[in-house]
This record gives sequence, C-alpha cells and structure tokens, in this order.
Amino acid sequence: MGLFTRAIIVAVALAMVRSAHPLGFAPWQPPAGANLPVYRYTVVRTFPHDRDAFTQGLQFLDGFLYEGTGLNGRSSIRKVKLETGEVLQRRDVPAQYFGEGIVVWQSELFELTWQSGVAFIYDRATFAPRRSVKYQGEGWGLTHDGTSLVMSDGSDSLRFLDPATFDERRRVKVTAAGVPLRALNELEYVKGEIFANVWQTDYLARIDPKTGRVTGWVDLQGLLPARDRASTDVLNGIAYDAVGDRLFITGKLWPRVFEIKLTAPVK
Ligand SMILES: [Ca+2]
Repeated sequence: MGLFTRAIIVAVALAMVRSAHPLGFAPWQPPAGANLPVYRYTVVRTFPHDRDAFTQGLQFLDGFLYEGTGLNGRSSIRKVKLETGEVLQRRDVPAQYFGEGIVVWQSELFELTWQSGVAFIYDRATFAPRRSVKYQGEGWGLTHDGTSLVMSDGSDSLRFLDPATFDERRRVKVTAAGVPLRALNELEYVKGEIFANVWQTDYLARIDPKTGRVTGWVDLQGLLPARDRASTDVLNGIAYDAVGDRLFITGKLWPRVFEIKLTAPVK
C-alpha cells in the first residue's frame, strides 16, 4: 500500500473517531476473548440534572436521589428531587477535599474523598457531620450490598467494608475473561450484582460480587447525545430504585438523568 493511500486511511479513521467522540475520548471496547454478553438500553424517561454537579456518587432511596459531587471547592452532598432536579438539601465539603462516592446506610451517609484517605460520615436526615474514618489508597465509588459497604479505588479491587467501623471484611479482584479490569468507578448494587462504571468509558461492567468476575457489559454509548456533550465530563453515576425496579444513569456535569431499561444482549 502506498504512503498516500495509508495517509488517506488514517485521516478517514481519525475523522470517524472524532465525530463519534467529539471530546477526544478514545472509543473503548470491552476486552475481547470472553464472549461476554453486551447489553444495550432504551431510555424510559429523562429528568433534569444540575449542570454544575460533578457527579461522583448517586443513589436512589425513598423517592429521592442522593448525590455526591467532586472537585476541590465544588464538592458537596445533596438530596435531590428526581422529577425536577431541584436540590432539596446540600452540604458543601471544605475546599481541601475532593468528594467522591457516597452511600446512604441506615441513618448515615458516607462520603469518600479522592486522595485524602478519609471518609466523612454524616447524619442522613440533617447532613450534620457525625464522624470520620481513615482508609488506605484512593476513594472512588461506594455502594452497599445489604451487609457491607462496597468501595472502589480506581484499581481492579472492590473492598467490602463493615459499615460500623469501615474495617475491610474482604476484597475481590475484578476480572473480565481473566484480565484485570481497572478504573472501576461509581458503583451500584442491583439485584445481586454490582454494576460499575469503567472510568472514561460509556460502559458498565456487571460484576459477580462473590468472585469478581465480569458477567457482562452494558454499552451506554449514545446515551447523552453528542450535541449535549459540550462542557460535560464522563458518564458517572448509577442509581437503582429497588421498589420501582428503575435504573438511573447520569454523568459529571450532565444536563440530564436518564431512566433506562436494559435490552437483550448483542450476540
Ligand atoms: Ca451508585
């Protein structure tokens, strides 16, 4: 193949990549070789979302969204009215901390910080600070499985923590077809599985909490249309309404929260 032909092919390929990913995020593909099912989605409804919320944690409980936001000086915990996006309650985090994942557990709300090695624990009803705990490594995502808090730290590990003490009970390494899956971000426990955003991608991994094995992917490409991606950041934020069996997805600085249903996997 001549140099000119190669140059044309490269140029066309680059143009295709750019049009599909206007912010320059490389298209990510799940690791090949496993033949894991790839689920797609349909949008059921959309709801407004605060475009200034750099979403790091999301949970749906008793009719409301609980949200944690990040960035130094812009981190907060929030209680949000799903239908309108209205922030009903909010507590800002001191500017030296970069807020990360949150989870409501019983009467408390836990909030990780990115690189400070400390989690803040608030009264769920008033958001008044109650206590803080220390942990090793970075803090990324947080959810619970009904018994333990589950935490990601940017690696391929998920830690299972005692909610009373924050002590680690166990951890699993997450693998897809034997390959470590790193950059696990926001988490959600959904009907016995853990759903995890893979950071900087539009994919969720469906993880078996016992073994850490990825059992499938959710391909959320196209959820936030390209025309709405300007001035936004990556997909991040999964919340599950166990009562209504509804799944919500948003992203950092996204203008909307999407209620989706998963559809049959692509062969
Ligand atoms: Ca979540």
